[in-house]
Amino acid sequence: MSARDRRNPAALAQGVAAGDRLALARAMTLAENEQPGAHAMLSALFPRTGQARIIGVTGAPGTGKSTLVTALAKAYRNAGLSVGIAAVDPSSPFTGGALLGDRVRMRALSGDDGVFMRSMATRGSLGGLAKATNEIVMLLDAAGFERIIVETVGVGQAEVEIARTAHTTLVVEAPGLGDEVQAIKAGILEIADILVVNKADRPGADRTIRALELMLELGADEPRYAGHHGIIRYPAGQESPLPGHEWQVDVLKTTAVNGAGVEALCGHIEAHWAWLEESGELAVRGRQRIAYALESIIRAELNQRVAAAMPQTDVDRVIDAIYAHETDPYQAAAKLLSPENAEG
Ligand SMILES: Nc1nc2c(ncn2[C@@H]2O[C@H](COP(=O)(O)OP(=O)(O)O)[C@@H](O)[C@H]2O)c(=O)[nH]1
Ligand SMILES: [Mg+2]
Repeated sequence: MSARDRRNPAALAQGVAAGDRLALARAMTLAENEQPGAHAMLSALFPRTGQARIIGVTGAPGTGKSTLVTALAKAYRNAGLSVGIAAVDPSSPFTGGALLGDRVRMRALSGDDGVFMRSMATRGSLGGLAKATNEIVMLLDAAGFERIIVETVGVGQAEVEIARTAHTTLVVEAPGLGDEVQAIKAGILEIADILVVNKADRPGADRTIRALELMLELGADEPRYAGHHGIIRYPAGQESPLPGHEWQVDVLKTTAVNGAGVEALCGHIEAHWAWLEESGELAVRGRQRIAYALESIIRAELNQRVAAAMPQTDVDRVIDAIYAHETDPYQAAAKLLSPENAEG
């Protein structure tokens, strides 16, 4: 593929389908930056998607997620499976430190055509991040990667939502980070299909495991997946697995730095996939993922339309008027959004 073709969305889609790594990287940039042609390219590739199994990995910073993702990827490679990795990194634009760290670690996998790794900075709106992540996953899927791992730092609702759009969600904990269990604070425990206590080589690992197991026992009767609160509703009766087919969340321990426990974790992820298929949950989550993706596309489009319909000078003028109590925010918002305003 020529350099010129890599700037042409239709040629890029073909390159991605043909397994051209440079085309894939370029396609990701096109999607991330919402450049013209990005949506047409993704549309062209959509028929190729839906093959990959998606694994979300989330948890507090420093629990060892990136190290674990690297170890998981190696285990998948040993099993002959290709792996795509999308790392959502909310590192501050001032340091970029974590991003660099991830790149260094992931270098262990470089030079292997069966692995493709993409780091994304979180910038702009959180909704935009969800859309971009979904598109990176779509591109990896269309390029034929069999397992796709999405690492997000479990610090905010958006990151949690992104991890939750995976088929299987791992929540990673580690001993010795000050608190017994960091995920409680962030409220991410309830999205876990599998809980992982990493850094099992560290003192206090068993205490962290016991704390998590206790919490699972206490929370056993509470409904999980309380539903989606976005603008798109799921069909009734599609929000929980078939009765008698509930998944049992277990706590597994790993030492990502030397790979201990990682094979067992892979086995558990495969078992979760088998459960997804037999319980009917695979279709439920598939629809949830589509609903989430559709919503992120619609929101991004609406944001653009609103921005286009509302020149900043108009907004500034309206803010002045509200500040001077010449009008109120409700009337002003209605006026800004009115079709006459969009035309004029
Ligand atoms: N002792 C020990 N350190 C680990 C383990 N896994 C990761 N680390 C270290 O923990 C630090 C944070 O790891 P990283 O993967 O960047 O965590 P992340 O922020 O959750 O992605 C690094 O210094 C890793 O080398 C482990 O199993 N044992
Ligand atoms: Mg990381």
